[in-house]
Amino acid sequence: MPLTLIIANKAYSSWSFRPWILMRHFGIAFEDITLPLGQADTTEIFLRYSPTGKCPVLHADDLVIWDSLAIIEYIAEKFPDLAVWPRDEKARAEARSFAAEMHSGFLRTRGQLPMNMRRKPAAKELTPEVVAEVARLEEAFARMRGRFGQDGPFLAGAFSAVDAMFAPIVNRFHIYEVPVSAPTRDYMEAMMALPAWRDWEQGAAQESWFIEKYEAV
Ligand SMILES: N[C@@H](CCC(=O)N[C@@H](CS)C(=O)NCC(=O)O)C(=O)O
Repeated sequence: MPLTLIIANKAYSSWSFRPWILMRHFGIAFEDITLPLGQADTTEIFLRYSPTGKCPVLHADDLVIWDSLAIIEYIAEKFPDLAVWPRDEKARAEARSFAAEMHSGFLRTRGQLPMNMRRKPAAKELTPEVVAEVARLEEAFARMRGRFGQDGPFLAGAFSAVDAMFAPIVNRFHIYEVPVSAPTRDYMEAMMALPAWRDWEQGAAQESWFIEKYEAV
């Protein structure tokens, strides 16, 4: 079945990055269409593809799946031979908990440290709210790595959906030079070395849209 993933700018769209890196990492064939954020007709164009007017949205024949996490769950169901979620029941349950926590939380970090795949790393002063969220993120990473990460450098060992959900956080920690522990840095390096990460980054570098509100941070 042909799959088309409609995404917003690779440079800025953290929600688009999540299913894209997952699908690319697992070698799932799909076409992608990039729609630019921040244009006068952005909402009108997004609404042609997605009922919420937001990206990412996956089209699979006549099926429309909007929202990053719903897309990831669809891929996990559609490709049961791939360990999209960890195979181990406990790892899977915690991975889903952290993925859900990411999906609904870390609002200060998301708002104050926007993802930007083209930004050169430079330190930014963090508010106390962001510092608290960073501590929680590092706690989550350490817990997953400590309990389930023995067989590889990712949160549950091998790369899985939970890593895809945190990929934009890795970019934020990197580009804003957020002070992190050595194990968190090791995790970040493993993520940023993924061929799928590099492909996305290259795509972002080739984009010509520059949107002030993301670049001015
Ligand atoms: N909860 C949604 C959030 C999707 C979302 O907010 N996408 C942004 C791009 S990262 C968007 O499409 N914004 C449209 C706009 O700003 O006009 C998900 O997980 O997919």
